[in-house]
Amino acid sequence: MSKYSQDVIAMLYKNQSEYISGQYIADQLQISRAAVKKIIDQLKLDGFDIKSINQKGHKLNALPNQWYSGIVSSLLEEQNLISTIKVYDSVESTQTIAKQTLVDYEDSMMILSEEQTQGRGRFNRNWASSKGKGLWMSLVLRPNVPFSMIPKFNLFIALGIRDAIQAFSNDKVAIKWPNDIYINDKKVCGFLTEMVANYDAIEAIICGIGINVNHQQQDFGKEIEHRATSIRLHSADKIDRYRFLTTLINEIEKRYTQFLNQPFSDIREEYIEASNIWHRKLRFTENDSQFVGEAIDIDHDGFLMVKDENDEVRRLISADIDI
Ligand code: BTX
Repeated sequence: MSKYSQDVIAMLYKNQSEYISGQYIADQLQISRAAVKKIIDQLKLDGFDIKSINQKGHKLNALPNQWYSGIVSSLLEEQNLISTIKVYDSVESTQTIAKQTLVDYEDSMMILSEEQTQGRGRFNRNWASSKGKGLWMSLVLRPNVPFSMIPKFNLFIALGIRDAIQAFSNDKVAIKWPNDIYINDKKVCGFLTEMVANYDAIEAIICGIGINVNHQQQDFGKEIEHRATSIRLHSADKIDRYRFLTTLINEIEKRYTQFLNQPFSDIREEYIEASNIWHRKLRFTENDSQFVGEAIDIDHDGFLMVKDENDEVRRLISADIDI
């Protein structure tokens, strides 16, 4: 799709409550009215529900269910977290694209894709990323911090993602330390943080975030249908993914600024309150060893304190928890 088409979509999306004239669009983009008409005719053929009235102009009734870079860029104009935005129809994994692309840009970046054919979770597990339903993205950020700060980054970002999902869910959204977000004991989001580093300094953090947005229960495959949920399943209506993305980036930006300037202890209480792992028997996998225990606290450095079945207290920086 041409840059002008993306710009026209963005203008129609921003002015959704009113008609905007072909002349106005032409003036803004410095192209002819005939060119605007051609673009709008093509958009209609592509499935956009655009109403055009003589003397009044054009109005967008509904978007096809798809990410458009023009809209994403214009919605994110106000934020300072990301400078380069790349939108794809289909990729193997946005993490892979982010790693391949980050050398070409010195600044921060967002890779967003409609679907992933080989989305992956931690330890190379599969991440189901069906077309048009979710939000599959990788953020490349460049904080000037040592790599020992990565676990702290995860803790702050988890709260940002939780807050964004909570803004669209009627049910309580909780963090499952350290990498998942849950609603009613089902996973709605998984995220992972990788990095490119040299010596002691981080060159880039690559944070991959997968959120089930508009899935119905039957959209999940057999192996995850009992463990996965979506925001849609906890809200009255279909979620406008653009509104959700805007909220998500704003919340992440807020938490990223906190991460750069504040210690974990400042958000510790909030994090504990947002977590769903307390007062229950859990199975932990740390490296290759497994044990059963109860999470009792998160300390001021963000380590999880777990009392195992021998009443010994273990201090974990990362682990897999079965709920
Ligand atoms: P994780 O290893 O904690 O979670 C993976 C596990 O979660 C799988 O083994 C499966 O049981 C379950 N699962 C797989 N897909 C889904 C899903 N859609 N909803 C709920 N549960 C699921 C968590 O890893 C980190 C996931 C990051 C995904 C993002 S998407 C954008 C970026 N690109 C990419 O390839 N990965 C990241």
